[in-house]
Amino acid sequence: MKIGLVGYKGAGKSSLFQWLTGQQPDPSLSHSIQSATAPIPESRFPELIKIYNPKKITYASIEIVDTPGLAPDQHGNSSKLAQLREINTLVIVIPAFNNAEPQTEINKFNDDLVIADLEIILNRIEKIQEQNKRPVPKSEHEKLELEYETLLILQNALENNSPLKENQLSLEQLRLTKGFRLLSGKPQMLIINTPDDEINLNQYQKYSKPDIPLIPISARLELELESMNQTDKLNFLEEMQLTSTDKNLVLKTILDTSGQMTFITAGEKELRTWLIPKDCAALDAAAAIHTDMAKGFIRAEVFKADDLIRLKNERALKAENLIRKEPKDYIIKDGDVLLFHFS
Ligand SMILES: Nc1nc2c(ncn2[C@@H]2O[C@H](COP(=O)(O)OP(=O)(O)OP(=O)(O)O)[C@@H](O)[C@H]2O)c(=O)[nH]1
Ligand SMILES: [Mg+2]
Repeated sequence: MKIGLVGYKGAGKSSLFQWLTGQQPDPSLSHSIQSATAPIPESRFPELIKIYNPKKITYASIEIVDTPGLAPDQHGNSSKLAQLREINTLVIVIPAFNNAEPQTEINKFNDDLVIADLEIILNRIEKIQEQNKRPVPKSEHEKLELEYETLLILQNALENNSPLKENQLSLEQLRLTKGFRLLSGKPQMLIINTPDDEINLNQYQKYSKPDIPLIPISARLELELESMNQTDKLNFLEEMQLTSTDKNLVLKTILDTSGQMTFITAGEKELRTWLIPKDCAALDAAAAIHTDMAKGFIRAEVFKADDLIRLKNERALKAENLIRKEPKDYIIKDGDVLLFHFS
């Protein structure tokens, strides 16, 4: 599951990549995508560490990708856009420094995604029209007809800038659509890269939309703050009346946008989080640890980390009946601690 920092040249993608992953992208590879991982924060760990005193602590991590910046005039963009197709979630970096106007940049970038998608759709439509001029076997013909119909629906949605409703399509058509890896159909969030002397970060919330989370950050300021000790950092922020953006909140929002979440396993040996798709069942969570756990799944024992933190030990949880036995199809919730029984 790749999460890509995308946007125009100089928007601040590589600065954000460095802030989020702690890795500096290699400037000699700036024409291709570069990836690094970032551990997902778990706010309950400090308290859980006190309770279990574990030998080992492991955080699940996400793969973050720095991508080559697009040119505003679209010159030379096609190979860069092609590289974006393998990314699952778009974190769109929008500059608000050097007099850039965020709303204009947001609209323009989304238009560029739609134009790139339309090009693919129209190319494919043309190919099918060519193919249909020659005699084709009946089974082949039916397949092409279905694809053609799907392409026309997609073309219409893209040209009218109307988001595609999944119920417009049959399962087979949805499968075909996934195959096109349309950029405009990927989950999105926005990062507004603000001037580094911006006092009022809240003003940028006006660019958010219901399904598209938005976080304002000054990438350059955050990188500078990283090189300071805690006292200097706080003094500097107070003196300049600036606020720093919480990196944990950014990583959590990215995780959520990508449609994933974590669950916890806990013991004296290891305290650990695991990455799973949102709303997945206990059986899939077991498989995230080991396929054998899923194959021989008997049941899951589940409790809420927050209950344990409140009651201080597992014995007290048991006494209050807060450790539940759950079957394969139990849906994992945020903050669940799981123990799997398997044969
Ligand atoms: N004023 C200001 N400049 C910034 C900020 N963030 C980044 N920059 C500057 O913008 C320039 C580009 O930043 P990068 O992080 O390399 O941008 P990029 O999106 O990776 O650029 P490309 O890789 O060329 O697409 C650098 O000179 C940064 O110092 C910011 O918050 N404020
Ligand atoms: Mg860059």
